[in-house]
Amino acid sequence: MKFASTARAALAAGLCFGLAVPAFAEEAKADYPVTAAGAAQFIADAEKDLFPASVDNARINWVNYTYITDDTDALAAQSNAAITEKQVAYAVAAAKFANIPGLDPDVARKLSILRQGIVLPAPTKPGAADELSTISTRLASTYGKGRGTLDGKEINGSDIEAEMGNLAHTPAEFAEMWTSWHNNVGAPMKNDYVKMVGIANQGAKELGYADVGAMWRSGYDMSPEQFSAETQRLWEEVKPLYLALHTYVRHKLNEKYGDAVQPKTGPIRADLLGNMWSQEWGIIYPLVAPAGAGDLGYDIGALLKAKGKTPLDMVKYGEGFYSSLGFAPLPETFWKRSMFVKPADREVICHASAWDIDNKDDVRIKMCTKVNSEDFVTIHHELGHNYYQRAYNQQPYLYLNGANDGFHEAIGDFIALSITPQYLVQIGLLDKDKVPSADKDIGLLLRQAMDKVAFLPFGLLIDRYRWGIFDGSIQPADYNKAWTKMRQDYQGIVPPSARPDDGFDAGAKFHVPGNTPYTRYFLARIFQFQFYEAACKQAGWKGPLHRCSFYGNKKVGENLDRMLKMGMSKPWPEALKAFTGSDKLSAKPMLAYFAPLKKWLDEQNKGEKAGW
Ligand code: X8Z
Ligand code: ZN
Repeated sequence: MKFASTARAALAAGLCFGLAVPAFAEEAKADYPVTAAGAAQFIADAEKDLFPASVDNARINWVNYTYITDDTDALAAQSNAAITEKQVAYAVAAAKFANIPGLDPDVARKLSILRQGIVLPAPTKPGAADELSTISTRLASTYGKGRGTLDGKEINGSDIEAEMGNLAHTPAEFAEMWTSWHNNVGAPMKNDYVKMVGIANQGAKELGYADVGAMWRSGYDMSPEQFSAETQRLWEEVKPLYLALHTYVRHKLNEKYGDAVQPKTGPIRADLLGNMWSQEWGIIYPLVAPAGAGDLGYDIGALLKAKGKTPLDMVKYGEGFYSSLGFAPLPETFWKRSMFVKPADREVICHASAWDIDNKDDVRIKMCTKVNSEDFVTIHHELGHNYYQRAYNQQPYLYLNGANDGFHEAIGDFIALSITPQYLVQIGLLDKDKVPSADKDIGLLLRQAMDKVAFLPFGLLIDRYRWGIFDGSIQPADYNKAWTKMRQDYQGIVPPSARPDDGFDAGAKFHVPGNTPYTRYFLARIFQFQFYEAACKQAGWKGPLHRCSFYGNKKVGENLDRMLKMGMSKPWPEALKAFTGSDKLSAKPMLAYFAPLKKWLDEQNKGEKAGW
């Protein structure tokens, strides 16, 4: 669901648009001469048709995501089916123009965007788009309404997420929350998911792709094979850092919980890492903090709470950062129409997202914000989407998107890397004399690594798992076994309870029922350090990289704006080059950022057997 995480609805996400228009996609069916001029006219008409369709669709989905009822599910399903049919009709037609000589380069680029940009393509068979969107809407809403238990009492999704990071709980309570959430939320989705895969795969085949996974891998200005190889190359580069962190954290958890709960060797128990999916571990930093260098003297959540700050204040801080770079303030409508906290009286999808309703200025975020450090960072992440959307709003419809989806996910995170202790002083959250001294650098880096480095294998495995489902190498009977195995192989974690073979634990992670491709987040973890290193250089920063904040630097803001404005109009390496000077994806800046920590971890881990 596009609008969700990245840019505009229609293409990026796979959902989208408007109440079934009887003449729908007439333009796609119209006869255009198969010439360069015919292709140009076809694209112009498609953009004119899809633009308003995407606006209606985004509005309908916004209402559904912020007020889940059977009625809004039905309206969203209807709207999503209509726009999917439209998109598929255009994608089929686009294929006809693919190899015409003399195509204008923008027309050629837009044809390929039309062809590959559907997240869940429906087959053209009558009724297929309806069935697919009914299932996918139901999956997302099922997630939104999900409940687990704590001490036998029902608890909603956003609260259970927070409780997984509450270190006052016992291992038995963590296990109860983890197990109930996976059992209650994931398992009931399995039949729908299997059906959905079958339908969407037929749609992908009609469009000339081997399966949906191949379509997802084709959106990166390179072949799907090259893309898989590129992610593997990056993973190999960062894996030693992950292994070092895993070994160290396992040791600390063993010290805290003892052999019976967390053995000294082998995988880590998934529910002990402070996060329902073990994807980011920063919340358990107090358990792993190094003696002496570990007490940072502050926690952003505690600072916010001590000053009585609200979720709205947190968003204002986020806006303040972007304003300091020279970006215009968020529009009045953002403040009026966003959802900042969980409404008490209705079901919503709490998983944070950023929306661009009108492809112009009606940007919004939707979060069930808690006053803690995690959500402080997430606000900067979501606002990154909104500022990106607004920056490229002058582009033609088919370029209203990030250079690739990893860029969209990286912008806000890159900004948030600038939330240094010194920055917290500048905005009045931290007292000047509380800035951790240089001997706390390892602690600061470890705190960051617990989020940034811990995430890497998770960021990769979600889609590798789904690629396997879409290409048939993972069959429905093996959904759960394959998931548990990949979680162990990549992350080195094990569930706290025996998993049923007929369960569907992957469904307990939002992006699976939400059908949001996930490799974007893996890429973003890497990109954001490239952006950050470049920005710090532009700002003339001299000290250790992780202490750099480019808050208030208008030059960085201008350079960033130049890249954001490009939207999807150019292959992503050009956008990367516009800001960093390099057109290659590289893990080097991330490795450089964490180099002192890696050295320190290797010393701590001496004598330990790394891996599982
Ligand atoms: O889904 C998100 C954002 C919305 S695009 C909150 N993220 C991934 C996740 O939560 O799983 C950000 C980090 C990874
Ligand atoms: Zn995002």
